Amino acid sequence: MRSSVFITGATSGFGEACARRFAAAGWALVLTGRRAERLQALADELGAQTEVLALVLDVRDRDAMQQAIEQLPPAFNTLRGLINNAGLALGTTPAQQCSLDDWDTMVDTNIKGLLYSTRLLLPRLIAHGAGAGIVNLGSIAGNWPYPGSHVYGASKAFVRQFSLSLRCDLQGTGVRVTNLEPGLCESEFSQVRFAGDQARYDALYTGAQAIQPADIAETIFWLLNQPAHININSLELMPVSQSWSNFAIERAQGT
Ligand code: NDP
Ligand code: 8X3
Repeated sequence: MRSSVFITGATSGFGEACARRFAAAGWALVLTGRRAERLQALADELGAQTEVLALVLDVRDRDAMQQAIEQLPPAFNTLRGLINNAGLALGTTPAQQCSLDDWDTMVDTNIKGLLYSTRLLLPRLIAHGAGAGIVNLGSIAGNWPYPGSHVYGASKAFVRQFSLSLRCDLQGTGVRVTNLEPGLCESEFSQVRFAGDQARYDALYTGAQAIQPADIAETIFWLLNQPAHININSLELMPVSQSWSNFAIERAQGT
């Protein structure tokens, strides 16, 4: 039987690249996202290579997630992989100027959406047993604060701690969990974060040689193909062009 993987947020960026990488290796795919046309186009394209099920889903919609997952066809009764990828950042303005709606959206997507897919799919991963694995998309923002990271960074810190905690409960099931923590990557992520401001997007990426979605897909493919007795707990990666900076110090005027 084919190995199968469930990917949230497969309509662009890392999720789409993962769909292509795993399809090329013959894995059966469940692809999800909100943008129906993109999702269907990808499913039609990859359907020539492998079994693909496209589910138009908003990860924040708990009832819809539950219904869709309960109705998965028998080919997905066991799952070898879950890639909890759907997520977003909104804005970089200081916390004191942010919209509570944006904060709600990040919490509902990055935290609650990830919890729904994890809890609802765990029985199918456990039914697969040894060799199964979850890859959660954390971020360097969950490890290192920077101005404007507030709720986005905090949501990814939640994902990191949840990933590590899950390992304790899954001990004995064979199911692995990895928190993947990328730094600067080039995708629609920053178009979403900057609300389509192309000048800000260009300023961030020009000359930076950012990590590309295909690089992340290759890393995730490697993670989910480790020998069954190995768990990579967390993996942080950055482009070579990115590193840490000094601490900010506010100085009193006139001293
Ligand atoms: P993209 O914006 O390219 O992709 C995000 C994906 O998430 C899209 O497929 C989008 O699909 C989906 N998505 C967003 N909200 C929802 C929702 N409510 N329900 C279902 N799907 C949703 O970004 P990336 O590929 O770069 O990001 C993927 C993940 O990686 C995110 O969790 C992000 O936080 C994380 N990450 C990104 C980094 C970067 O620099 N790019 C670095 C570190 C981590 P649709 O809009 O169709 O629903
Ligand atoms: C995205 C990476 O550095 O923009 O998670 O927060 S960063």
